[in-house]
Amino acid sequence: MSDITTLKTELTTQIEAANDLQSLDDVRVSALGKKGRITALMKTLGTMSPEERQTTGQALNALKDEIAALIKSQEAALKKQALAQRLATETQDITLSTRPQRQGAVHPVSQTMEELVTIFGAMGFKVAQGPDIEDDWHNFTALNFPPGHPAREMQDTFFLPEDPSEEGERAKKLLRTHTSSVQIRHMQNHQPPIKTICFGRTYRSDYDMTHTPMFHQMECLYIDRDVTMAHLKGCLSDFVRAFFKIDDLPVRFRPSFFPFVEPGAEVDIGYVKKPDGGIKLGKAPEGEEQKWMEILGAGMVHPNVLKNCGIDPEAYQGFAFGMGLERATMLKYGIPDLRTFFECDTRWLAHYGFDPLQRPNAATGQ
Ligand code: FA5
Repeated sequence: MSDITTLKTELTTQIEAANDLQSLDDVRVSALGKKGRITALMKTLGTMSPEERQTTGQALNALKDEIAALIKSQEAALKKQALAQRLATETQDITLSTRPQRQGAVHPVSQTMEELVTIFGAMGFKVAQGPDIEDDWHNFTALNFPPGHPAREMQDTFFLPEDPSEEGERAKKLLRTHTSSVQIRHMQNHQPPIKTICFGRTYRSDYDMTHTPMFHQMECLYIDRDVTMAHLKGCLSDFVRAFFKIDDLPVRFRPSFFPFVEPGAEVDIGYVKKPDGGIKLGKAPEGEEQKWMEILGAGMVHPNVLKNCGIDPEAYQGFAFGMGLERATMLKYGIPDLRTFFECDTRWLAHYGFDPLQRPNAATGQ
């Protein structure tokens, strides 16, 4: 028994003296390993008398458990100490910059819409909305294109299957060919004064450098008692100059035909040809030819359209205009091909897109 007590004292001293995990493991192997000292003593039990074996066996088992527990707690203490040491000495440089993040960009058409909301919002216009899937009545008939009217052919239309729950022209569904249908829906539900703009996708069976099957339009509608062509000219001239940011941008009104306005006009803005074949918006310098480019259709809302929407044309009149947003965006930002707007090429977007954090300023329209 005194051997066991001596061994316990020795091993306890060795365990307490072990100051790293390796030396502690060496003590463990020397005590409890296959050839360890406690293991060796265990092996002598077989040679003892039953009584001696019982008392020595119990003492050895107790010693084994105590030594194992001591090693465990020393190990925990050493690990804790090692961690405290690492925490005290290791540092992390948190000033290192992160890997560059890819930043998205606002599509030029979205940018244009925001700019237009800013400009027209400052003039008191509110945004109206209407559906992409229209019926023949809202897209054509109510806008004074009676069935069979040749002007319907001007807008190559995508027709959809008829809706059996509706009748006549309202059953004939189509993808709207222009945002003028939103005028109709708005006037059906509101009495003048009406001062709205609307944006949206429009669809025609067209495809080349300046035409795509889906494009965006903006529509403007102002109806009140005394609205005249002079208001239309003033509003349009102010708007194009603010949008293109050219104070003396030449604006020209040319007579034109749209069934839903009378009189109707197309609006051109002035530009000059650059020597490299490109164009520059603005007034031609003395001696250079002033060129003109059409940007939108406009006119005084036809009395038949007002009647179709339940508004008295004897009491009210007003103007409307509609513009292709991609064309306006191409002109403003020098984008040469309309088709690229819808190719979803992120390189194109990185080049022509806008910073999502720098939105048009509501106060200045910039
Ligand atoms: C109209 O759509 C009339 N609703 C505009 C209007 C509204 C006139 C109110 C009078 C009063 P138009 O078919 O010309 O008009 O189209 C207007 C603009 O849409 C064009 O000037 C052009 O910029 C654009 N546009 C027409 N077709 C396409 C196309 N396939 N791809 C891209 N832009 C197009």
